[in-house]
Parts: sequence; C-alpha cells; structure tokens
Amino acid sequence: MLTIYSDTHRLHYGQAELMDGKMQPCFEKPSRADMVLDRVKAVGLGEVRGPDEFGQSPLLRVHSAAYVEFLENAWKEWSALGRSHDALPLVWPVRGLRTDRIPADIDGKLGYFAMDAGVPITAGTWEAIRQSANVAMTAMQEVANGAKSAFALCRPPGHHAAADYMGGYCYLNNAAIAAQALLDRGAKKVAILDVDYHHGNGTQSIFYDRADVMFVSIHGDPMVEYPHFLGFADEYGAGPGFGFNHNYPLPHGAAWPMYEQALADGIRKIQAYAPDAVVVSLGVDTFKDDPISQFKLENSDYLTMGKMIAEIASPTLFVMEGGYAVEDIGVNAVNVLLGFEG
Ligand code: SP5
Ligand code: ZN
Repeated sequence: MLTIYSDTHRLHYGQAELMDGKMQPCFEKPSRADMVLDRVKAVGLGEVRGPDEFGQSPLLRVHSAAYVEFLENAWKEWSALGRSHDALPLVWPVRGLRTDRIPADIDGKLGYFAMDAGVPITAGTWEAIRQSANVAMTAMQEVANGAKSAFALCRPPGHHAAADYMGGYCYLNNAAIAAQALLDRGAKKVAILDVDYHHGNGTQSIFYDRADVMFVSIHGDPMVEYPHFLGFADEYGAGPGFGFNHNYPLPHGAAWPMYEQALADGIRKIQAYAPDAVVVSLGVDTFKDDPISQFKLENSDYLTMGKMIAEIASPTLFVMEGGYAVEDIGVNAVNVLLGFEG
C-alpha cells in the first residue's frame, strides 16, 4: 500500500493544552507521525511519497471561506499583538449569544471558529494543516485513479473540524475533504468509517443532510466522553441525508468483543449502501494504553479490524486521525493496514 507523508507536520507543535484543569504538554505531538512512519518502513508496507499541491479549492468544498481565511491569518493577527505563545480560544458563543457577526479581533475570532481550547495555533500551524490536507488529497488521487487502497499519514488530524470550526486537535477535516474530492472526481457514493475513539462530529455535521456520503462512527459514548455534544445513536441524518448517518456509542471499558459487534454492524450498513469508495478515519486511540481514552483494544485487534474493513471490498482510503499512546501508535495503525492487505 502506498503511504503519503510530509515532514511539514513538524511545523505544528502546540506547547500546552488544558486537560483535567491543568496546562499539560500537548498529546497531539510530532512524534506520533514519526512513530507511524517508522512502522510503515519497518514492515515494508510499500512506497512512501510526498504530497502534491492542491491549493485551496478542495478545502473550500467542505469549509467556509471565512473559516479558511481565519485559519490562514490567525497567527499573523495573534502575533501582531506581541504575543509569542500559542494562540488559544477562551470565550465561546453558547446559547443565546450572537453568532450573526464575526468579531473583528483575534480573541473573538478564535472563540467564534472553535468548539474547544484543544486547538493551539502556532507560527507553522497553517502550513502544517494545509499540507496535511494535501497528504489526504494525494492519497485520495491514488484511490480515484484505481488503487485498491492508500494511506494518508495525516498530521494534524481532522475529524473534529466542521465546515466552520476547529476543535479537538483538528483544523481542516482531511477525511471530509478527501471524500468530497472523490465525489468531485466521479464517485456517486462514498462511505466514511470513523474508528477513532472520539466521535467524528466535524465529519458527521459536514455530510449530515446528504445521501451521497454515509457516515458510520464507533466511539466513546458522548454522555461520558468528548466531544459530549454530538455522536448519539439517535442521529440518523437529516432531510435527504436521513438514514445515512450511523453512530455506535460504546461505554468506557469496551474491549474487542463489544467493539467487533458494532464494527460488524456498521460494515453491514456500508455494504448495503454499496459505496464507490470508503474513507476510513483511522484513529487508534481505542488502544488499551491510550492516555486520554477508555477503550481496551489490543495490538492484534487492529489486524482483525483491517481484515473486516477489507470485506467491504471497495477502494479504501485510510486517513490518520488520533492515537496518543505514542509507543504503540505505529504498530496499531499499521496493523489495520496489514490486516486489510491480508
Ligand atoms: C483527533 C482526536 O483524537 N482528538 C481528541 C481530542 C480530545 N480532546 C479532549 C479529551 C478530553 C479527555 N479527558 C480524559 C481525561 C484523561 N485524564
Ligand atoms: Zn480521537
């Protein structure tokens, strides 16, 4: 399987995030991608290539122009105030507050375009997120051109980012951008299977009212897990999209037997949909030793996961999302790819 990877991810390295009431070193850090790349090479998965440049048009197919412009200029506006630490949001327009105007100052904009404070913007963030989307697009192109599969080793991840907000370490929704690009290149139906531990709220919301993208997600129950405000089992889609969204919230402590049942059911839904291509939002924060997550998958379970995904028998693009047990992230992510290849 071809892997697309760019070193540019290193330009995005947030210093700290607020977790459990404390500022702590960011869990979403460059060594994550390094570990996955090392494993890709160690097992000889296949060629590793850099991304092509796709410019802003594929981003604007899923994100609003105002949001993309905000991402591009945020660091400039922040640092112009003499601030050299990460830009972070600190105020949000919740119930009853005005969202019909975009604030003019950067502190207001950060809150307007964010769902949480897990999204530091640094000097290199724009370049890194742009390139992460290019990585997804380049791997997408491979699948659009007839490859059975490809791996987009994206960093930063994307699935919490919606049309006009960032959150949960995510800025541009790489999987959604790739799925839309597959449709723009002739696919009639694309299924997105999100196996990250956290619900892919951004991806779900982007495609919620559409029938040309089916979204299936298995994740920690939002009653007790981030992102808390989306990802429940009764979210089936809206309007023409009704019946094309399927969530499988699972309790803390879920191990492979329970996970496998949800995955098998989600895969049956995708098979019935008969998509022209599948995009897998590949997070491996379902691992038993993940420092911020509560599922109990083992290294070998990821081989089985890959094998089950292969049974969909559709061209498949794997897009890297979360996973914070850095020692095991490479083994687990690449096990899915090896299991897929059989
Ligand atoms: C892409 C991705 O996986 N994003 C995850 C963002 C999670 N952000 C907040 C997690 C809060 C978890 N609280 C757990 C407490 C552990 N001490
Ligand atoms: Zn996650």
